[in-house]
Amino acid sequence: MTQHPVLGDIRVRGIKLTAAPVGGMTEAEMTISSGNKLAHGTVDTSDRQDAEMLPSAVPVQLVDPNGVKVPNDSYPFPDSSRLLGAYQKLVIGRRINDQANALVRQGRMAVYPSSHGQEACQVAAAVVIDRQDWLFPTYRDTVAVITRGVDPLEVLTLLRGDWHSGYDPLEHKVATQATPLATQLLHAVGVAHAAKLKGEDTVVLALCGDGATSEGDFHEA
Ligand SMILES: Cc1ncc(C[n+]2csc(CCOP(=O)(O)OP(=O)(O)O)c2C)c(N)n1
Repeated sequence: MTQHPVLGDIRVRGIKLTAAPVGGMTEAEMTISSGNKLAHGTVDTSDRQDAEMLPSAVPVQLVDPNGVKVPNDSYPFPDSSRLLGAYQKLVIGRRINDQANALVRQGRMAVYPSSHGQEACQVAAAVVIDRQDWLFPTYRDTVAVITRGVDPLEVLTLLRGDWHSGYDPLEHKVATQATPLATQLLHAVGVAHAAKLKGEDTVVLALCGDGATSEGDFHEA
């Protein structure tokens, strides 16, 4: 298999993913470092009208593990001010995670599902959507909710068990953080469908963990 000129080989925990372009297709092959082939397949997107909406068959990489920029024609590199703004939000997110953990240990909050170490997913989810768009977060997505502009004090109220939701979902276009796995995905589809019927230019972004993808609600949504 010819290596993809941009993506080349990607190695995650001993699993090597080789990607190669074949006409309008992307060929992906997964091998473990011992050389055993795990899977080999071709993803043909050439006859799909919604091809541009489909996720890439291989992970998108804009920065390599050494911090070097990886050029990608489909994803222009964000400008410096946008990157700096996102980095600032990452630092704030890490601080909020650490503080909330401390509040739990002090007995001031019942629980805090932290996103420590994965704050980038949180910040990215919140900054890619616009004001008219909706966010449907889980219990673990506090940093995304705060990055969206909701007051941290209001957000953490939920985890003190004080209110249904400490903030007004309609004001911020952020649904209440969902604890039952994957239920928020159905609500998100409902809001997206309503926006479509009303002709509104609205994106609805729903978050969930990998475990939640085993729930019926995930597949129904
Ligand atoms: C419907 C439902 N079943 C079980 C649980 C209990 N539960 C809470 S968190 C969790 C694991 C979820 O894993 P994942 O979706 O990967 O998200 P993560 O917490 O790792 O971010 C489970 C089973 C729940 N909250 N809701």
